[in-house]
Amino acid sequence: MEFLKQLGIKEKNYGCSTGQKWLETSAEGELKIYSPTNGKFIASVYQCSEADYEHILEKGVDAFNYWRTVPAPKRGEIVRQIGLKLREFKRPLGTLVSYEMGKSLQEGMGEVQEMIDICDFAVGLSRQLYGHTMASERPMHRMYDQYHPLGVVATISAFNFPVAVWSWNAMLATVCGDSNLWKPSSKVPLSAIATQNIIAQVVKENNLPEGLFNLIIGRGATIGEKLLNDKRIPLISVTGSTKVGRHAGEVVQRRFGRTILELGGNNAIIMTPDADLKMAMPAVVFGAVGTAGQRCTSTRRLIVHESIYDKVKDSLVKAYSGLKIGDPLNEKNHVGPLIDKYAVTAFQKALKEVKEAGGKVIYGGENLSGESYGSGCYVQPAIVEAENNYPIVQEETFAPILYLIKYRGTVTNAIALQNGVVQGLSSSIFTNNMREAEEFLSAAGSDCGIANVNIGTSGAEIGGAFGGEKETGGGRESGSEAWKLYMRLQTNTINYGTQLPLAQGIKFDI
Ligand code: UN1
Repeated sequence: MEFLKQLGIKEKNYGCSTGQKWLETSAEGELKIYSPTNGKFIASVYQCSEADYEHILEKGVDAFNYWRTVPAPKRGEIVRQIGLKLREFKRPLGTLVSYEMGKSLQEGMGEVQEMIDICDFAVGLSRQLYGHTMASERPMHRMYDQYHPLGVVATISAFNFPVAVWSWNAMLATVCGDSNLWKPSSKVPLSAIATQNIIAQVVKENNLPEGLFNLIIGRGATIGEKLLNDKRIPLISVTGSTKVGRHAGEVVQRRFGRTILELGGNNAIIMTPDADLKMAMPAVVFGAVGTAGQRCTSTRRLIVHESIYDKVKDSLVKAYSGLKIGDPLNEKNHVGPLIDKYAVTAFQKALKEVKEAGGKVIYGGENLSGESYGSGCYVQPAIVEAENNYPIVQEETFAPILYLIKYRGTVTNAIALQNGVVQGLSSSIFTNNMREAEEFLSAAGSDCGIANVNIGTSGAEIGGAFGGEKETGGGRESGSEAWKLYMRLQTNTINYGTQLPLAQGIKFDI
């Protein structure tokens, strides 16, 4: 396959790199990677050893000690060059993301576009790492604060966004003066290796030291645990399930390290009687079936007013019956496969549980097999009439299941349903009624990190901070002021006078 060659992916690959060198360990076993699109073998990866981890960390610390002394705009220049390289490799990398993860080619390319966008954002930011100047209460004193680089920043990324989420963290961390350690999901390591090869070109062309961009592909139980417990890593950004994030948060907090947690979502769209249905329908369908329902921001619940419920239900079923499911590299298809057979089992288990609770599957829900699907993990996206309080509706099932929930009365009731789950990532309302929209966005409205009006729950832009509340973990990545999390804040007070007045007017004469 041409794109694999372009990206430097061989039949057997090493899984551990300092950005300059691959560590040639082969004793820890191979990960064999098969495409979820057709079940075919793509390539394999040797996992790294604990000794490799030690080596990488030492390089990471050394690189940080150098990198923090480089002026931030110069650091931005490196990120600018990374953005240019990613533009060059957008097509092959987007294709690999699609082939290895199973999302549509459009979405694979979109993911690389997000990487390019965050590079541009970070370049601008490299000249804007602003602190404040404060008025001191003491005469002839100056007080200000400044942001300093933090250290080695680790990013643990999930299978559903094999490359973009890493870049949201790493490109900010890089302009902030940190060195990077990336542990990608072992389900999609090839996209990470390809990205590492792209970055390595910039490292080489600029004669950068080893250890600025480290990649480590290894077992969670050994390498992952070492990383969480490692005092040399002041910040770990984790994307994954609430279960994974809770463990990571506890372990890292015990050593007073910091985490950015981007965990499960249970995102809802509210449709009020004033919704523009022509706009709302594509947003719902894209949100629910895009990436085969495997985005953190996927639409899982649709909360519809009883007066338009039947109409919405009918047009949803109609829209779903027009969906083309199949090879995501074929741009005619809307929905690709699930990541693996375990995801198919989880999809079926959720459908069984919702039926037992009293839910009604009104469309889809079958596993798809047959010649055109090969041994890929394809399913028919499902629409299920359900109640918000069913235990399974309260959970995040990483699959294309859309729960259709009826609300009565005012939008206040719909907002209560929308907030009535343990997760708090993304939310949206479709309405042309200004009062409803403003109530949804108010302090008493949506309790999520992302709240949209007349836009679906997925497809956030990098310029905004990304993350959510409650069991979504509270972390923020990407745009707005998220960069501050990758630096340490220091308050400085300077006395340029000849007296030593104490704050709060305290007298201490000796
Ligand atoms: C994720 O699913 O982890 O809003 C991230 C979106 C994307 C990011 C999703 N920009 O759908």
